[in-house]
Amino acid sequence: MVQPTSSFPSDFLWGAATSAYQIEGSLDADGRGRSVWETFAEQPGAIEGGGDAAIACDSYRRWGDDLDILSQLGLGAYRFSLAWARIMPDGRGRVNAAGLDHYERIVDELLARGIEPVVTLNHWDMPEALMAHGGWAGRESVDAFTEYAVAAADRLGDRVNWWITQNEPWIIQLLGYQLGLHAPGVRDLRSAVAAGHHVLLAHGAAVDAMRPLTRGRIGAALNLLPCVPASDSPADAEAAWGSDGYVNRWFLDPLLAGGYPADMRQHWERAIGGSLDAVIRDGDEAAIGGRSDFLGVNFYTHRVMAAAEPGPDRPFPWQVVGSTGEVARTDEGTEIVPGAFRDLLVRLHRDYPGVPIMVTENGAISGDSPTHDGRVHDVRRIRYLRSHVQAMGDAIAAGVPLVGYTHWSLLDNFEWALGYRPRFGLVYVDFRTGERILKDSALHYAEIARAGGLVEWDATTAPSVDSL
Ligand code: PNW
Repeated sequence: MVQPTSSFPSDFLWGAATSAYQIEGSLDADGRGRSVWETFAEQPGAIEGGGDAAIACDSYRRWGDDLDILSQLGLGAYRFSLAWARIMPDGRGRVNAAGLDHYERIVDELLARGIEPVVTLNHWDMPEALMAHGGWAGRESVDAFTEYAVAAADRLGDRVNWWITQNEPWIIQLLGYQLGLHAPGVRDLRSAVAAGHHVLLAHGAAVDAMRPLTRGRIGAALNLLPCVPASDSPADAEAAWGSDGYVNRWFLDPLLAGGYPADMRQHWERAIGGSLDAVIRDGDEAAIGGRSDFLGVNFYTHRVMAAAEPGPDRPFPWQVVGSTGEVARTDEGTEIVPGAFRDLLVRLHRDYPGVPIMVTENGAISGDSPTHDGRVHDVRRIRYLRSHVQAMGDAIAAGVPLVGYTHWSLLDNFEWALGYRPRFGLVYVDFRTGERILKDSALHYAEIARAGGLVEWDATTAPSVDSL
């Protein structure tokens, strides 16, 4: 009998996560405005399989079913996002009360069931109207986001205890504005670094504006990727540190340590061939830092890095090479590195002491579909989940102030540019009928949540719905 996870505090939040665009559908309902993702998804080839989010999990209508599942699993937290364009259909100005009504119903129903809402404001579905000013690449985005954050906190601030302003600034910057693989499909380095900065600046401005409206804790969620050198050469060590600056420190340092890291700022200025002074203005760093009540960490894997010559498609002197040795991988080839997860949490506590951490995403694709018995035996997801719960227990034992875990994802959903093929859910969704089926991982996670830590598991015995 393994007992290392008795380290989880009794008030630890065990939950699951989703985001509005990935599950809701009903894109025209109740006065919702258009978001950048509809426009992006219409570009030929933008979405694998050519799908769109018009229906997705149909959660805008079936949200009660989703909450029933959370209750059935006995989870204590639900991380979901508000669709910005449902609340601010024109980007600025007019607030659509019907959009807020919808989320107010969800929040009230969660609270009635004893489930903590963890509310994300920007999970990438910016109103299309804001593209008139360049979207996140334009500084106007900061005021637009603040208006939206105020509208949300004005309605829900008295009830929501956990707020996440921004989800994954680096992915917005990289996939949305540098590589053009996500909405709004921009491919421009200068726009990318500006977008990332405005996302952070909007976090700071929103926190200040929301404070009088809520006693809830406000943070941002970063996707953090430990960067490991491919060899023990000094050049690869430097590449890994550089990459760490690009992915992790560029966001962690301004949020939690007072300003952008100088080494990475140099890399950026070299890459864009000029100064960032016009983008990162005097006073901006002071307006971002020192305001977050907690840090949201989205963790999936690490990056193995080697030194490389910059070139037309490589703005920085490093490249991702992947592990050469024996490493466990998900069905999609993602390296499974729970030890790196534990080390990352310990590092965050060391480098940014005193900041409570919530693991706001963590999960894996596992090629799961129902078998003849109507069940989904996603053993590999269970293994992934267990090893990462173990890592969190170890981090807590090492003193890391972890407050919760919301597994990505509650439901199979619209996985952005990858469409509906990758299934991240604890719950299987039949996208033709909307039917939901609890996977074995959901049942096992329910046991972990109930016990407050790892419980014994026999890979040869499927958990049973009757155990709930
Ligand atoms: C995160 N990448 O996205 C998001 O927050 C979720 O909406 C998403 O469904 C989840 O992770 C699973 O992918 C990412 O290409 C999307 O490195 C792409 C990347 C990373 C994170």
